[in-house]
Amino acid sequence: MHIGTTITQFIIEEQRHIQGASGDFTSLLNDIVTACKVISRSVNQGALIGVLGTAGTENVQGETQKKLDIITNEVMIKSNEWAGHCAAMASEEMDEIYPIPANYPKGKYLLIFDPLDGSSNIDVNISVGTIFSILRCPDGVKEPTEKDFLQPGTKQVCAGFALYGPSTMMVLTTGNGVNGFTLDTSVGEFVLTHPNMKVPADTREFAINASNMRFWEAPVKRYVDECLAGKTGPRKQDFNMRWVASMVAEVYRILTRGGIFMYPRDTKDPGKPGKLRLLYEANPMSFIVEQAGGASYTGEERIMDMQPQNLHQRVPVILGSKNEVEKVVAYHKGA
Ligand code: P6P
Repeated sequence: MHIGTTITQFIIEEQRHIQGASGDFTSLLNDIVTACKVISRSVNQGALIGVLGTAGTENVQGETQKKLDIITNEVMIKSNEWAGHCAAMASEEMDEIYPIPANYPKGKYLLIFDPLDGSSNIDVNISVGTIFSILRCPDGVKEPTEKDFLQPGTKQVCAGFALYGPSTMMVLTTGNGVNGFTLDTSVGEFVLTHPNMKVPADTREFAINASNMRFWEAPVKRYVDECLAGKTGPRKQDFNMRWVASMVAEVYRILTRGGIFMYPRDTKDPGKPGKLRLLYEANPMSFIVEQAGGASYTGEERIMDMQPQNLHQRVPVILGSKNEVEKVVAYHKGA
C-alpha cells in the first residue's frame, strides 16, 4: 500500500527544480530529517529513559539547560558533521560556532539550529520542537568563522522546524512555498500531509506573554488593548488569545488557522532588544511565514532584511497574518 509522498521523495523532486543541483543539499536535508526522527523518539520517551529535568548547566543565553537541550544538540551535531555537506554549524546551545572536525570533509552549507525550542515545556509535556536554517558558506571560505554566519534572513536557502506534539510534524520551505509532513511512526517516514500551507491574511487570535504587559512599547500595548476591547472597541470584533511558550507550536498553529505571534521589544531587560534569537528562531520562522503568505517584522523593520551583528543576537518578533502584522507595524510608524 502506497503511504503517500515521503519527505525524501519530496526533497528529491524539489531538487529537480534547482539548476545544477548536485544532491548535496538533498542529502543534508535528509540528514537533518533523520536527526529530528531521533530527537522525536527521545522526546516521546521522556521520563521512561531518564531524559527529563535539568542538566545543572547554563547556555550562552544564561538559561538553565535541560538534559534534552544537550542531548538534542549532540544529535544534530553527530547527524550532520560527517557527510561533507556542512562547512560549519551553530546552535543556541553552543557559545561558539562548531567547525567540522578535520577527519570529515567540509561542504558548502552552514547549518544553524535551536535543537529543542520551548524546552522549558518538556518537563510538563507540552509541545516542543527543533528549528533549523541553512545558509550557503561564502565562496572561497574554507574555514568559516562567526562572521560567515552573519547573513540576512533573505540569504537562507532553506528553513524548517520539527514539532514534537500529539503527532510529530516537519514543516519545510526552500523558497518555493511551505509544506507540512507528518511522521508515520509505523514506517518511520515523514509523509506529505499539508501541501502548500498558507497563513490567512486576517485573524482574530493573538499570541503574547501578557505577564510582560507593563514592559511593552506603546504600539504593542495599543494593539493588544484594542484586541481585548473586542466588540466594544475600535476593532468591533472579539479576539481569542493563546500562549504556549513554544514558538514552534505557535507558528504551526498560525500556519494552519492564522494568528499573530508577538514577542516584542520590552523594557524588562534594557540590555535585550527582545527574547528571541535572530539566526535560529526569528529568521527561519520568518522565511517560513513569509513563504506561506504571512509577514514578519520587529515592529519597525522586516526581520529577514536585518544584517545580523552577532551569533546569538536577539530581536523583537511580530509575525503571522499579514493584515494584523501590518497593523502593528503601522502603529509603530505612527508612534
Ligand atoms: P516566555 C522558548 O524558550 C522561546 O524561545 C520560544 O519558543 C517561546 O515563544 C518563548 O521563548 C517563550 O518565552 O518568556 O513566555 O517563557
